[in-house]
Amino acid sequence: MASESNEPQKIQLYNFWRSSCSHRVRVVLSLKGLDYEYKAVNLYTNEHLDPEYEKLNPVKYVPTLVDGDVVVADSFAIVLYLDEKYPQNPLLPKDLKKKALNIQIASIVTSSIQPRQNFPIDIDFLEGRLDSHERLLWSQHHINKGFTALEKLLKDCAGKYATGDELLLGDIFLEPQIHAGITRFEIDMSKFPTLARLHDAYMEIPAFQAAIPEIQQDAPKAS
Ligand SMILES: N[C@@H](CCC(=O)N[C@@H](CS)C(=O)NCC(=O)O)C(=O)O
Repeated sequence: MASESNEPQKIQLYNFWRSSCSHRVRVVLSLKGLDYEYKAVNLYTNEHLDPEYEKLNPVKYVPTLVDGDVVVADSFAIVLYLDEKYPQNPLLPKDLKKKALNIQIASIVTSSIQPRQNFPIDIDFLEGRLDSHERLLWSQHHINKGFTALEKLLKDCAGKYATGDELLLGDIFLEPQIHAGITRFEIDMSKFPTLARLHDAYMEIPAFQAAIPEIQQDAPKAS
């Protein structure tokens, strides 16, 4: 899967339209105005298990970012790498309290929500043990638990965005998870008014609009 070309290369993002981990990296690339080559890795046909892809991403997940000779194979690490290398529209505030809060939001999404509704859990492992309704309830349980925590955390400190009026790290992680909650897991967002309002605010921003899963080049075409 690695490119054969000797030309100086633009950033490459190995990703999958529907993956929320990929979605958050697409948002950052767009927010920072970085042009990139979209390298589709189809999770439904197990392209992420290809030995060539494994050379880039030893844990065989998407996304993976290739920037020159730098290969980063985890969305949180990619976001921090991009933020430091391309400092326009910085994602981490100087204020220590606000910075910690943004990292906490990102960590709740990446540790307490996304892995529990992730592809291998509901497709590979639970397939055949739980029916599709039970699998949906499993995912909803973990998303609702995480969203309840995030709603409490943000209801008194959110401004236009999660932690004030600037778009920051927490926003980057929130939006793909809310999007997945609404479009894939039938989450009732009326229970989470702050998160629902933030989702509407993100949808006004071109970088978030451009990163929406359903409009990516590898997404199924609407019939
Ligand atoms: N910690 C990793 C998690 C990546 C991850 O879970 N990716 C999912 C899609 S969102 C995946 O590749 N699933 C395929 C599999 O686990 O086989 C990251 O943030 O990049």
